[in-house]
Order: sequence, then C-alpha cells, then structure tokens
Amino acid sequence: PAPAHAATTVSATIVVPAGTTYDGKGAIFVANPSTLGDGSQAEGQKPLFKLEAGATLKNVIIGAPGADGVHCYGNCNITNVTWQDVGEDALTLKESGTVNITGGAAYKAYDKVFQINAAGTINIKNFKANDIGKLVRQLGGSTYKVVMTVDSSDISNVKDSILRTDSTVSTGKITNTRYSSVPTLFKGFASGKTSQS
Ligand code: DGU
Ligand code: CA
Ligand code: CA
Ligand code: CA
Repeated sequence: PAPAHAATTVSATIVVPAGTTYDGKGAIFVANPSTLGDGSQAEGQKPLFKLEAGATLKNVIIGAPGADGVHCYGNCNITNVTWQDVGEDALTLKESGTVNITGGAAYKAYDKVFQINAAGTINIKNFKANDIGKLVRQLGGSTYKVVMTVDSSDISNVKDSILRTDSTVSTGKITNTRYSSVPTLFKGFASGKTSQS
C-alpha cells in the first residue's frame, strides 16, 4: 500500500452534495494540472472541491498544485482545511451564502486567499495565514454587501491587505488576531465600516 502521507491526485472536481460532509481525515489532495489547473495565476482553473449549499469540508490538506481550490455555492463550512500552497486562489464564494472557515491555514498565496464573488458573509476563526497577497477579496468592482470577520487568527507576511473590497456597503471586523508584516488591515472600505480590537 501507498504510504499514509501520499497525496491523492484529483483529476475531476469532487462534488460535495448539498447538506453533506466530506471528511478528508487529514489526507493531502493535489490537482491534476492537465485537467483542473496548474495553480498559477491563470484564471479559469477548476476547483478540487465544489460544495453545494450547506455542505461541509473538513480535515483536508490541499497541496500543490492547488488549482482553484474550493468553490462554495451557498452556505458552506470549512473546518480544519489547510492550503499548503494556494493556487490561483484558495476558495471562492460563487453564490450568496455564509462561509464559515474554522481552523486550518493558508500559505503561499501569490494574490488572494478567499475570493468573494456573491453577496454574503465570511467568518474566519482560528486560522493561520502566511505569505499571502490578501486574505479576503470581494470581487473587484462589485457593489453588493459582504460581511467579513476575522477572529483569533494569526496573519503574517501580507503583501496588500487582510480584507479588501470596492463596495461602500461591505463591512470588515478583525478581533483578537495577531499580525506581522501586514501593510494595511483594511483596504477600500467606506468610513465607519471597519473595526479592530
Ligand atoms: O478580473 O473576473 O479573480 O474568481 C476579473 C476576474 C476575477 C475573477 C476572480 C476569481 O476577478 O476571476 O478568481
Ligand atoms: Ca482570480
Ligand atoms: Ca501559491
Ligand atoms: Ca479563482
């Protein structure tokens, strides 16, 4: 048998059906670069995991290449998921909902970690990120509302900002979090829409 730490190559996106849980039990998953994407900054790559509304992904390690990571279609729970080397991005909210990221980590994101392409909420708790461009980015130019919270996390070596939007109605809140080498916590928010404690 293969050693327990061998990576599983994902050649076709794994779909997690609505309301169900996929438990990776700590296994490492990598993208097949010829079918999902090479994890570069090229747009149009496919995710390793597609979560339908109300799905949960837990105890998963995404290695390199990370392609387009995880896509959430509505509410999703991401528990103890680590991206060892974020691909084009780590996770995208594709349809409105709440994304709860609890535990886990993301490393080596050339640009974005969490990409928010629909109105909703992203709650990040007990998370670690190092060597990233931005932790959360609401789709550039979009004007819908996104509520972003970061709590009890550890964010380091950020090139741009932790939370970024172009929407005047979106909000950002960072609590109980340590940062190091972070040029700006919030970028693009309207006045009064951010808080930090
Ligand atoms: O430049 O649509 O980066 O979902 C505009 C593009 C871009 C998205 C986004 C994503 O914003 O592709 O990865
Ligand atoms: Ca992108
Ligand atoms: Ca990377
Ligand atoms: Ca993407």
